[in-house]
Amino acid sequence: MQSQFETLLVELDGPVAVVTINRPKALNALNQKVLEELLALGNSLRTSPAVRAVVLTGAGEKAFVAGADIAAMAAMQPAEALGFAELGHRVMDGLESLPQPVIAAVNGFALGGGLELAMACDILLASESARFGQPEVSIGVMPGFGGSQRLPRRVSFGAAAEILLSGDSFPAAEALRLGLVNRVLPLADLLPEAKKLAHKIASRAPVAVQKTKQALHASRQGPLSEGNATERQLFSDLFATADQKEGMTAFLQKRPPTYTGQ
Ligand code: DAK
Repeated sequence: MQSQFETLLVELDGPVAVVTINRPKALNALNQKVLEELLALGNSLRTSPAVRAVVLTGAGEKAFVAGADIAAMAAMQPAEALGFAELGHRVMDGLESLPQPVIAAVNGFALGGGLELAMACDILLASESARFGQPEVSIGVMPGFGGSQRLPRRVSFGAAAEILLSGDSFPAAEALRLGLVNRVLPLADLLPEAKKLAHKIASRAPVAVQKTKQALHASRQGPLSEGNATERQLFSDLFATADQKEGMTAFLQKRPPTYTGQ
């Protein structure tokens, strides 16, 4: 797996990759370089079966990601803005469609592109100091990396409308109440807890985990009948894996399973 980047730190902890966006002086804002490196990292993770779960966080104690880089966007004309938005969408779609589950450890501000990035992850955990929002309308734009589409799929339509249209930010406790994050933790516990969850996921049958993620995301794409058809197919595919035989045999023999990812 590629692990040398200018704006990202990538640490391997056994089967778990911990990725840190590392521009703390700009509160980890997403410029062209960060987006290009996230895209490259996603492509690398996609072909790294030894990595079974990913944790994504921001450097420093203040921000996860404080948004797309306003300095980089300020002078853009429409064609350039479209290119920037397309790059952002490729990053978010790429992250969301990774075979491995991704946990966002939101350690501070997750605003604009930062919240969009967190919502492209499967599971969000937050520190007590985290703050969320889509403030784009307050600086003359709107979400450009999928926020107008992913937020109403994460929280109620009305809550999404208020967040997107008011531009107001809100604290971790409110994100928990809205169901946007699964847990709120003291900052010192956030990364250990995210890693613990990632290791638990990594200990499960890898192909079963991947196909479950695929089915989970299919639930947001089309009608129930299509999602159920996808589930049936993925479920039956698993019966061609050695890990299905191992998992069920181990259960019947009352011993822990040993998975190979085959
Ligand atoms: N971009 C660039 N730099 C940023 C930044 C950002 N989003 N957020 C913070 N910084 C920089 C600050 O400019 C400052 O830099 P220096 O002055 O030290 O050089 C440094 O980080 C520290 O920030 P502050 O001094 O402001 O720190 P405070 O604690 O006082 O305030 C804050 C923290 C997070 C409340 C504040 O920095 C803030 O309001 N930041 C902006 C948050 C925001 O509005 N984020 C959303 C950005 S808009 C699209 C594509 C994408 C998007 C839209 C359209 N198309 C192409 C169509 C997405 C848009 C967004 O994400």
